[in-house]
Amino acid sequence: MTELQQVRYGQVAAPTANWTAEEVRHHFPILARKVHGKPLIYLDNAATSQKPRMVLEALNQYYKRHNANVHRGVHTLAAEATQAFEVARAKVARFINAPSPEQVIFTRGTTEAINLVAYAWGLENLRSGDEIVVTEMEHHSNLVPWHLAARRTGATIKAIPITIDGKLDLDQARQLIGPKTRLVAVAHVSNVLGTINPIEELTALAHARGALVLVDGAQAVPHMPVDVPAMGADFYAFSSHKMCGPTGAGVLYGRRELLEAMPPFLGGGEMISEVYIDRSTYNVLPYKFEAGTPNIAQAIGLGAGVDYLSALGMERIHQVERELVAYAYERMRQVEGLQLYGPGPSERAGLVAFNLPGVHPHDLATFLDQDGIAIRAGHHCAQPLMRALKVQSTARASFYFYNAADEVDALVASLQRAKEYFGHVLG
Ligand code: 7TS
Repeated sequence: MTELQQVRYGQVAAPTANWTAEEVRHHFPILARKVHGKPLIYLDNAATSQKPRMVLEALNQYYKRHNANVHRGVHTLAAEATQAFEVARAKVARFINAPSPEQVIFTRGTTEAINLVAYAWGLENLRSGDEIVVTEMEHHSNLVPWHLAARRTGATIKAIPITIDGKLDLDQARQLIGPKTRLVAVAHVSNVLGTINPIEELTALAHARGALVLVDGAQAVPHMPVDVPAMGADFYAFSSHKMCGPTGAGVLYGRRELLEAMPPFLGGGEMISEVYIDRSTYNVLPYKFEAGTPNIAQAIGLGAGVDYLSALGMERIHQVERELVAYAYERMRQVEGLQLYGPGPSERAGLVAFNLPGVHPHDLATFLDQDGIAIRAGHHCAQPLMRALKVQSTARASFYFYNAADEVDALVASLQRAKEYFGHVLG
């Protein structure tokens, strides 16, 4: 057994099966800090989550004890670093039920994972006249790569619209996904509306027409159990930093035959088999898509994040968040004049986008910050969705399993004070 196998990269005190936010929030050192003299209330988890001690310790231990480049050296440190990196990949594969770790490609994040598919699959397979079907609620990360691929190939882009209650219009989807469709690119969970999209229905629809489906899972994998093959996704992308892991790591899952057939995205060290002056052959999966020194520490940190989330249990995490968002939605609905976007609480993930008419969301976010409450304001990298909602921007409170009902109460109290401060007239 190598030293690395003996190292336990920090541990979670085994939580009770029905743990609460109060029981787990002390795993996150940052949640103990104050902002403007007030306890931090962190409600910007859709932008990035906080990191538990276990993940911080994994990064620390890796750099203190095992730091070396991977897949190259024969020395002990190189073997330990390689092993830790590949163990992390296997953990991620198990977490999303990928049939093999070879189908888990480490990227810098969701954005890079989608770009990988747009370039490596898109440029190779799209032709003039082909159609890419996206949705009106996509993050720019799942739009702009398709704009780039469409411009180069002559493919065109169509969008499934949203209904009045912020869900995908499936009647329209049935019309739009047709014989010319080569790819459907869809978010599993919207980062603004919180809508959980019916991926199984969409993959069935797309596959019946011979199209592939890429799912942007950035807002799903951190919050609910995700079984990628069961939902029929051909490609699935997500980011480490939204699921307790560090920034700089992310994942592209792909069906093996698709990945095997795709040319590399980036060229350089590690992704090759043989290199001559004028040509090269490529490495096997997943290395074909991992050119250069990867983000080793970050991938290991993601592995620790996966361990942490698995110890808590994704079913329980989902349940805790559903209860919290139902409470938040109900309390926010009672703030007179507050406009909420997206479906009702039983159909949404743990976030709520809102506007206080007459108050710019940035002013609202600045006001809340004075109370120690961190929310996001802006277009949330979803400008087409803002147009569909007929707004410039919104405020957004996004929760994670360590947020508790008293933090929702503080948010609502602060919103009430903001209404008074900005001279908002009740009724
Ligand atoms: N897709 C969705 C649905 C997202 O919410 C985000 C980030 C991304 C892709 C991009 O992820 P990255 O890790 O590659 O940057 N969303 C947000 C957000 O809602 N607020 O800040 C970042």
